[in-house]
Amino acid sequence: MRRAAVYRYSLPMEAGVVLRNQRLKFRDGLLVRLWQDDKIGWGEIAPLPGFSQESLEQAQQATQHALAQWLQGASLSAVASAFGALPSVAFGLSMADAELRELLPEAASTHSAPLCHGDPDELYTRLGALPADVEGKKVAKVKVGLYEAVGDGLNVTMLLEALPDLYLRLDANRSWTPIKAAAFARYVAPELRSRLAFIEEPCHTREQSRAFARDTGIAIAWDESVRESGFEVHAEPGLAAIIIKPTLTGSLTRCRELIAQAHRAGLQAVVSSSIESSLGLNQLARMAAWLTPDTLPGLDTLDLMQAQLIRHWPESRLPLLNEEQLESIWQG
Ligand code: OSB
Ligand code: MG
Repeated sequence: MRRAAVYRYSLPMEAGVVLRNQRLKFRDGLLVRLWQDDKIGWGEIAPLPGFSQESLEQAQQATQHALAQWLQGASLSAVASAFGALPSVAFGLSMADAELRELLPEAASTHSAPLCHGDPDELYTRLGALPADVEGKKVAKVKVGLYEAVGDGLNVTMLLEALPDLYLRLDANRSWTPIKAAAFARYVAPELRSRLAFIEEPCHTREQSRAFARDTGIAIAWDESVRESGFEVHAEPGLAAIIIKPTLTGSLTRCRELIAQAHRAGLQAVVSSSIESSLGLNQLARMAAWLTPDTLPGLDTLDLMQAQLIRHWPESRLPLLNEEQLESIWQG
């Protein structure tokens, strides 16, 4: 016996969350719940405004269509994989299917690289208390490229000098010209640069980012590039990692393929959030524990929201909403 339900959620965000120049006041998305015999599977489908090509309405239509096929006996992973143009739908359906078929192990990597922001004193305390990995390293993430490149360089230098076991991932989201990227690097002494695990997409173009890595010795990672058509995973000089944001990328099968390609090329694959609810984040943490056990995922986005959904995130004190508090929009 198969049964399915779709819920719609709208979670209030913290006041200052700005994505690609637009303020995100609510995080809107869908949750899918599947029943088959005595098994249950949940999935989250939440296109991210400013990043996803598909709208929530398109995602909803496609989800209902796919679930109707599943109720008729179709295989959900096959249906999900066909949604190449709607990655959020492909991802959410494939995760619900993976839970239902008990493919997704329960163990979760809920330690992720914390995003550094806010009051410096508080930040130092938080980073000081961060657990170190087996090699004694602490890993955190800093967004750069929002203000002056020189200020970013000084800030990064200050953090690295204050905490000798700290390694940083930086993320510039393609915001620098080669001149600004060079200005940043000038303020990070060469002996500190090996503690920059990588910087995601420093420059406007991939070619400029490659030149930056070559000229500065600072490793880079591809994030936006991974989702561009024609992208192929290859080892390149100076390239340390690829970032995988499943909601923006596609089905579990597609994500596994990319992770396997990265590992074969000797690159890290970093499972990362697209600002999913605590339900989606828990699934990403399980995916990371399973598929990228040696790499901390980038999942420190729950505190951008004012509530959790269905499943608790460890140590979060945000109120938890359950399915009775969600709007059920479809059942079959
Ligand atoms: O800038 O990489 C980004 C989340 C949603 C959209 C864009 C980005 C992010 C993150 C996720 O940074 C957190 C992380 O990668 O650690
Ligand atoms: Mg990024």
